[in-house]
Amino acid sequence: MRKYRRDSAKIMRNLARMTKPEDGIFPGCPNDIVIPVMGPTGVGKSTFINSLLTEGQPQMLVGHSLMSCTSTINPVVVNFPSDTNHLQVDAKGENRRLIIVDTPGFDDTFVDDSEILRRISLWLAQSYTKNMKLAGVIYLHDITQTRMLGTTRRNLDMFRKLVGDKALSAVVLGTTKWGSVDELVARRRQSELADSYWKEMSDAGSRIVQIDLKKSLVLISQILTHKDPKHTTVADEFLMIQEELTEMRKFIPETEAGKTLRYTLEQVIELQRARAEKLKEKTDKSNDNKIVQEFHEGQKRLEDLVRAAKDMKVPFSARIKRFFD
Ligand SMILES: Nc1nc2c(ncn2[C@@H]2O[C@H](COP(=O)(O)OP(=O)(O)OP(=O)(O)O)[C@@H](O)[C@H]2O)c(=O)[nH]1
Ligand SMILES: [Mg+2]
Repeated sequence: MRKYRRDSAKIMRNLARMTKPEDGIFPGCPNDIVIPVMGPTGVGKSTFINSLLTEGQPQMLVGHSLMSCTSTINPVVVNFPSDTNHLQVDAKGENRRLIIVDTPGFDDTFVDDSEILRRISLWLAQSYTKNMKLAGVIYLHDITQTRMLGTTRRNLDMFRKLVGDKALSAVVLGTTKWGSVDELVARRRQSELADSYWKEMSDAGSRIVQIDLKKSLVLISQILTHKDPKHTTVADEFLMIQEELTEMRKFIPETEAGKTLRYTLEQVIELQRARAEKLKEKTDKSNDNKIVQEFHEGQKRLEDLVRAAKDMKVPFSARIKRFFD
């Protein structure tokens, strides 16, 4: 179960700091059930989601070149699998929607990793503050891949850090494109993954499945009900990144996933500024010498960084310039 959200005004302020105007209005409603689909570019995330849609529903864009296709977060409302129809109505008799979320892979061809992380983690954090329920997460891997490429490994690392340790039983590790490779080879590759890169997650309860696009609704049904064998309640999980950005009010570079990325000087300054703001809130309320000293040290670090950036003539965004005026 998720913790009760304390101090939501502060949480909202923290998220607002990381939001950009082009993100648009967040589409979620409380009560929505969410299942994000993640994984490297080209593994078949959009194709999998399309297999859940009924005729006439707008399809996700599927890529047929090496260029990545999905660069934004695309939530889509899908019909509940027939054996979970009863879950459409919650305990209070209110209707709820099932939302599958298409996400861009890291190492996207057009957008850098820190921007991808910002989009994914902010979306997840906002869904958490909206009280949407996370039933589980799907991570896809292309079984035609002959070896673990650097980008695939980086995506897996990032995914692992987004999820954290508590929600591993809600993770489905799915292998795609079985039809494009000899079945014995695919089986061998999947068991190699299970014994190496995926071992720790699988030992902690993550499920490894072969994705069959004709049976994708069955998988969704299993995810919805994995916590309840009687199929009467929907699983309600939270990922580490959601906790970090909300309850812990971290800035993205401070999160476990964020720590793995390189940030620009501008982003570091922004981080330092966020820290200074937090400390200022504390110093306003306390006479504790240690906190006051920490605040002054933080301010000094910030000034040093700005001076360094100016000396290097690093271009600043208008927003950051305004802050230092
Ligand atoms: N043979 C086969 N091809 C697939 C399967 N799933 C996806 N593909 C193909 O793989 C390519 C990439 O599929 P997408 O669904 O766009 O992959 P994606 O993960 O959404 O990619 P990005 O949006 O770039 O991150 C397309 O050419 C698909 O037709 C599958 O199960 N079998
Ligand atoms: Mg896609």
